[in-house]
Amino acid sequence: MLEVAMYTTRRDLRICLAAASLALASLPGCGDDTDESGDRDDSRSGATQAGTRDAGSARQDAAQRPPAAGSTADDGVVPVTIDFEAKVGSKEFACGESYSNVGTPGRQIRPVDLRFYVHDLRLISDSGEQAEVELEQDESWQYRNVALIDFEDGSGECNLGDTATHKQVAGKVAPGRYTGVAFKVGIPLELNHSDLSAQPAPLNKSSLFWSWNSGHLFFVATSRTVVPLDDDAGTADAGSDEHGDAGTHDADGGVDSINDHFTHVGSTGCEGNPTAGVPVERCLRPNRPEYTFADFDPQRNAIVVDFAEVKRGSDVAANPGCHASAAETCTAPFARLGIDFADGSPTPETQTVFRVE
Ligand SMILES: [Cu+2]
Repeated sequence: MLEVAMYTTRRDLRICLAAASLALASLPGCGDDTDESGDRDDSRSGATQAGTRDAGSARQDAAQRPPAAGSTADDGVVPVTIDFEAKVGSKEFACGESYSNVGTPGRQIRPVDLRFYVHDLRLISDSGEQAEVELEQDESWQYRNVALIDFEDGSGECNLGDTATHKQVAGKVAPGRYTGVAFKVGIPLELNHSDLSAQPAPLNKSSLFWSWNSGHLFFVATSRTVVPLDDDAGTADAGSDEHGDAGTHDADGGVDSINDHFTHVGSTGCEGNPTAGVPVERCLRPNRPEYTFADFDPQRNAIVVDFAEVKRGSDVAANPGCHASAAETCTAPFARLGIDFADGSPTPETQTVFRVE
């Protein structure tokens, strides 16, 4: 079943149709944001309520944060914040920057998008018990046990989201001595499949939604690569020449093309028809990876997501990337993310995208 109605621009339609030529399963989309919620100036209010920090320099003022353990609040829980950082290998990720040697073979890229949902955040105590982080309900980035992590700030080539970012999850946890962290990427089944317009922030972004049936895009990482004319001729690429981007002329008068390479992860093979009142109760491939890091101090560490690791094993110049549907383009990034592409189960032992620093 093609879900072409979800596409909001001709360009995205071309990209995803190019991907569909490889696809065996239903065709996920990749829309533009049409919502306004992410641009709100108070979007960081949730992250600042607990104290003193600026989300942009969260590392520096860790000492000023409320302790994750020890001082019990009236309601028996203590505030905690968990920082996320994005990198491209060892370099800080930033829209507008250019990075070399990304993908396989290594290419020069600029970021276009990097956003993902996390849920079921837990801190792990020194005795091995897991304590759920109860997320602050900020009506913008965090809803129930789900948070959107957003490194896309609208600058440079980043143009699929909005200017606001969200790099710090705020919540509360039972007092304890915590030495580890665990979380899942994605949106739980019960929150994943309903009318987008009826969903609360941050579940209401059209650029992170396929359809009622397929639900949300859980993880999005997109790069842009200029493909020189000389390289262009030899690639078996139906996609990059059809993107409609303005080409740039190279020295010998040819036209370079631009290839946007997507890594789109969400549940596939979902059974049901929510628009007809038949809820989705399972998906053949849930595609919700899980991560556990035994050595994590929320006051000193951040969870790092490495854009270069997402693209490792993929030629970011050769095709439009992975839309969670084709083994040719998805097996490598899914493995890097810790997902078995064949059955959608978590394979934390293969993941290299997330680490603690
Ligand atoms: Cu897609």
